[in-house]
Amino acid sequence: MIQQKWWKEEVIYQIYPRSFKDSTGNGIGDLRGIISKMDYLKELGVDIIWMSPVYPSPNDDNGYDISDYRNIHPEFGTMADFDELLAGLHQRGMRLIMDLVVNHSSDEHEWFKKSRESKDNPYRDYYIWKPGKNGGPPNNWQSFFGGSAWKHDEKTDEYFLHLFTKKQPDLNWENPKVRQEVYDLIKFWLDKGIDGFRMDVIPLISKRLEFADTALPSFGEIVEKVYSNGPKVHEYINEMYETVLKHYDIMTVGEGPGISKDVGLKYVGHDRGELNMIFHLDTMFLGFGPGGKFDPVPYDWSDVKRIFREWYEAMGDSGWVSIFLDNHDFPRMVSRFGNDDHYRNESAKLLAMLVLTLRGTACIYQGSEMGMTNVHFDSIEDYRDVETLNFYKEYIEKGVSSEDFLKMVHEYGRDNVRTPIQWDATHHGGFTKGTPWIKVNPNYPAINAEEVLKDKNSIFYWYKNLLAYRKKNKTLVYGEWKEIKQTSENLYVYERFDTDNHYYIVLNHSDVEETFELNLDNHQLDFQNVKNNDLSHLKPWEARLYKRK
Ligand code: ISL
Repeated sequence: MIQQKWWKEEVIYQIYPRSFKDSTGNGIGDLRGIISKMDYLKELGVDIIWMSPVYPSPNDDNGYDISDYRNIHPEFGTMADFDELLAGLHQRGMRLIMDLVVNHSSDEHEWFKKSRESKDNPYRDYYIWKPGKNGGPPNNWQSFFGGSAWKHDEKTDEYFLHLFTKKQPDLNWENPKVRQEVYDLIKFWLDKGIDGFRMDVIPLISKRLEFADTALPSFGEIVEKVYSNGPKVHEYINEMYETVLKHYDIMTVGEGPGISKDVGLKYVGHDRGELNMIFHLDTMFLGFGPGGKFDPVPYDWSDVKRIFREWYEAMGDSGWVSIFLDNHDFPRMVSRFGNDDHYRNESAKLLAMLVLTLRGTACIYQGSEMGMTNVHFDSIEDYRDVETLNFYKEYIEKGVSSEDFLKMVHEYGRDNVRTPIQWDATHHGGFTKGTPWIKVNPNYPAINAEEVLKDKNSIFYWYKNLLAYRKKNKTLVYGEWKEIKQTSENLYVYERFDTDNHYYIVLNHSDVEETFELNLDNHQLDFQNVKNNDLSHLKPWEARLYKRK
C-alpha cells in the first residue's frame, strides 16, 4: 500500500532569489521582493516554496558557496525579513524549504580560513587535504566546472579537493565534528520553523578514500561511479535522519547527480530512514556527451518517456521522486522539451500537464507559469554563470570559436534560467528599478506576468486550474500509472487509476497533427489546451486530460 504524505500531494515552486524580484533597486532579487509576491504565489496555487541559497556567500557560484550557514546575505535582506517571509507563507497555507549545501562550503567560510592556516590546525580535517603527486595534484579528478578538482595551497604546500569551483572546497564528512556541525545547522533552521530542505549534491558527501585516478571515459560515468554513492553515503544520511530530521514534520529532497534508478531506493525507500524523495537528473543530463553539456550528443522524446517509465518502475510503492523538467541549472523546459517559437503557449501547457500528472511531487521552476524561454545573448560579456565562463576559457584555448561555443550556451547554459522574472512590460520587465545583475530576456514585452494574469486562457491559469484539479483528484497523486503505447512516438498517452477513479492523459509532443487510439466512451474531457472540435485528431502540441464518468 502506498503511504499517504503531505509532501506527495503538495506541489513545489522553486525560487531563484537573485532573479525573482528586486525590492531595493540594486539589481539583485531579494527576500522583500519575494514577500511582495506571496499573494501571486498563492493565486497560482503552489504549496511549497523552495528557495535557492540566501546565505552569506562570495557568490562564486551564486550562493552555492556558503560562507556562513546561519545568516542571510545582506544583499538578500535580514533575518527579520526571512522571519517575515516564513510567517507570511505559513499564514497563507504555504511552506518554505531551504537549500542545504553541505558537500562543500565557500573557501571564505571561517572553517576553511582556519583549515588552510596550518597542518595541525584543529580545523584542518574539516576539509580534504592531500600532498601532491609527481609535482602535480593528488589524482586526475576533474571538477564539474572544468579543470582539476584539486587546488594547491602555498601556505602548507598541500592540495585541497573541490569537486566544484576552486572557491567551493569539499567538506570532510569522515570527520564526526563536521557532521555534528551540519546537524546543528540543520537544527538551527528547523527550529526556526522551516518545512524542510533540498539537499544539494547529497550523494557526493562520502568520498572514496583511495582517491585513485580514474580511467573512465565519460564525465557522467565518473560522477556516478567515482564521486557519487560513496561507501558511507547511506550511513551519513541515516545518521542525519536519526540525529535531527526525524524529530520534525518536514520534507527532504536530495539532489542527485549520479543517483541512477538502480540505487534510487537506497536513498528514498520509505523504510530506510534517509530522504523523502530525490531530484534525479537522468532527464536533465540527456544530450550530455562524454565531456558533459558542452559536448552534446543527440537524444529524443522517447528517451524522456523511457526515463519516466524506468523510474516509476524502480520506485514502485516503496519510494518517491520529484517530477520536473527544469531548474536553475538546466535550460527552460519550453525551450528544451517544447517549441518556444510557434507553439510556445501550447507546448508550455502540455509540459505543465505532464509534470502535474506523472507520479511524483511536481516541482515548477519560477517563470514556467508565464512560459519564459531560454535567452540568446550574443556576447560572452552578458553571461554570469561560473560554469559557462570557465568552459568558455577552456574551449577558446582549445581553438573553438566564440560563436560556436555560444551556440551551445544558448542551448544548455545555466543562465538560460537565471535571467530575471518578467513581471510586466516596463523597463527590465519590472524586475528592478536599477540595473539587473544579469540582463533581462529581451522578450519581456510579450512574455510577462501581467500579460498572463490578464488572460484567463493563459499558461498561468492553465497551471492554476490543473493545480486545483490535482488537489481534488488524489488519484493523480497516488494512483498507479501505465503508459499506453501508440503508433507514433510523438504521442505520450498514459493512464492514472485506482479502484475508484480513472484518467487518461493524451499528449501530442510534436509540431504535426496526430491520431491516437483509446476507447473514451466512458470518459469526459476535463482539460484541453487548444481549440479543436475534431476529437479524433490531436493538433500540434495538443494536451488533454480525460476522467471516467
Ligand atoms: O549544472 C550541472 C551541469 O552543468 C550539474 O551537473 C550541477 O552541477 C549538479 O547538478 C550539481 O548542482 C548543484 O550543485 C552545484 C551548484 O552549482 C548547482 O547550482 C546546484 O544545483 C554546486 O553546489
